[in-house]
Amino acid sequence: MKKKIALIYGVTGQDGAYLAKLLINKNYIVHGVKRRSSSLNTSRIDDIYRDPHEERNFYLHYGDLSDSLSILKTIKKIQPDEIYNLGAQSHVGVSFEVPEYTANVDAIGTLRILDSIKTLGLEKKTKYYQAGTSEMFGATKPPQNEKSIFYPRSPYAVAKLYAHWITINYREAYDIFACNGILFNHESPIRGETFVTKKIVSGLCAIVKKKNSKLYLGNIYAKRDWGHAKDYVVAMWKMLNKKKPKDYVIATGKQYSVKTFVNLVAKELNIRIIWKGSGLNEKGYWGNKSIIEIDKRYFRPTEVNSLKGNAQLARKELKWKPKYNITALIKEMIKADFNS
Ligand code: NAP
Ligand code: G4F
Repeated sequence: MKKKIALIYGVTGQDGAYLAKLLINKNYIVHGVKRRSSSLNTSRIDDIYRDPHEERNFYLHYGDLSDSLSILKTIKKIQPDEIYNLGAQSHVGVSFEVPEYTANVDAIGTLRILDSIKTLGLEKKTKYYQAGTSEMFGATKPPQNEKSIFYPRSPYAVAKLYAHWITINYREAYDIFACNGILFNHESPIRGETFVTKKIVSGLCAIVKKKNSKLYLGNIYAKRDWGHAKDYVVAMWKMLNKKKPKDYVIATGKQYSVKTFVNLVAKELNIRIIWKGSGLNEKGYWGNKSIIEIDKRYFRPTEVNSLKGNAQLARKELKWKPKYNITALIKEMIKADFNS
């Protein structure tokens, strides 16, 4: 049987790496787009990369979501059955610093891929997955599902909302099999270092190993619905392998504050944190040492305070449910970090 061909934008990122491995295990030929950078950015996928002289099922191409020509040429050359657009400037805090770049890549980058599918006449062949986000719900009260109102609270979320609606528009206007996955936060040992879960795990492991003495955080009262990336890439694949394209919320349905996440990590590391003070003066103590402090540089101009997803539709129609709970996620992240 002819192998399916997938093209992944954002293959060097957390989700891209898990998805590439999932699809290779499902006997796909996987192509990924990586950005040119002055230092190597392929550490998450080095284990599946093979020498070009050997028989391969994984290929890398240079490209960028801000570059229409490269997108058109790559899709024309590969003629993929499935495209997963996971590429993005994905940091909410950073999007306030680089709003125009974030819009160009996260919003218009999506349009560039969708319009390439149309321009190349691949509407009937190529299915499209868009990496949507719970950030689009922003200020809307939890639990959030596919019918909840969007109220984005950052340049990142606004850009992703454009991507969401342009995906729906190309589905309706040109009959492209295009789906939005509205994914709540998902983490893993290969999560980027500046996202809060990874920062907390790495920070506390370094303190326990006496390699560092303090961890600085921002708003520890924000609440998130945290799952494991390995579970969430399965949902992406399931969406593109249904009979009809549809948009789905993917979430665990459980919510914790950043402060609770700190306490859970501390518990796994066998340390007890006592919190004292309030506001910017709140501190976390281990014995008599203050090891966690609040730094206002990590606060955002507009915050998303509370996210908790309702993934009933995905449970029913995709038969998807997460295997990891928060404790299993934290244990795996600590194990990888502590031994690194
Ligand atoms: P990530 O680790 O930050 O990966 C982002 C990927 O996009 C990386 O491969 C990055 O390349 C690439 N990229 C950045 N700018 C690009 C550009 N201009 N052109 C082409 N590629 C570019 O993010 P992730 O956590 O895997 O998330 C995957 C997708 O899901 C993102 O779109 C994110 O916004 C979305 N999402 C994530 C979550 C979550 O909790 N993880 C939840 C909802 C939605 P480099 O490696 O070179 O930087
Ligand atoms: O880990 P975060 O940076 O993730 P955030 O902003 O929720 O965004 C992530 O999840 C989205 C899905 O909902 C994705 F679309 C997006 O691409 C990304 O993957 O921050 C989580 C919370 C925020 O409320 C933040 O203000 O933690 C708070 N926080 C507190 N101290 C911190 C810190 N966040 C970071 N990054 N660093 C801190 O020191």
